[in-house]
Amino acid sequence: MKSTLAKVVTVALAAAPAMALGLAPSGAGAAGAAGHVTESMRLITGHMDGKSGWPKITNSSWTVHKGETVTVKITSYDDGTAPLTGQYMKYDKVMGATTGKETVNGKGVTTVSDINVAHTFTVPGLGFNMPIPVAPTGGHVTVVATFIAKKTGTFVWHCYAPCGSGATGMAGAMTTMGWMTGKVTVVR
Ligand SMILES: [Cu+2]
Repeated sequence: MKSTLAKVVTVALAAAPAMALGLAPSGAGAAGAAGHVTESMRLITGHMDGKSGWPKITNSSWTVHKGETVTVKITSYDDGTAPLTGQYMKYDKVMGATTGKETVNGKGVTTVSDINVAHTFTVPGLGFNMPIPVAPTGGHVTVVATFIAKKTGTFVWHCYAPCGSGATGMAGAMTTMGWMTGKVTVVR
């Protein structure tokens, strides 16, 4: 019995590097375990994408399967802050993550101070939220959190930091699909 248990643990550990490399397929895992997928996104500035004032997320929409464990990894190059205001201030907290935390450059946190928020990745319909802190100028910050896709549907995500254009910072990229908003689709 002892050797059987050891083997199970080894298999579980061996699966982790494959997930990190994005090799884990969507859907039914070959090992019979519930799937684990990683969705990697890059958050670039208007300066980088050639549209001033229009920060953009790549891989803005993606599809996962119900029951899957989904790790969201956002690498942000945006060194400008967009402090949260009013009703959106609650999105300085990590919500819906399996550990209750996100990691910022590998360090676990439950919140990012409003003044240091550059963006948020918020999926209201799934109760999931990741505050994205400001990146160092010329560098980047990597933010990672994991949730379990518990229900099917198409869920729009938004950034709720006023990082766009217009008087309130809520126009332009903020209301344009593929920039500061996209879709998370959960299928059977
Ligand atoms: Cu934003």
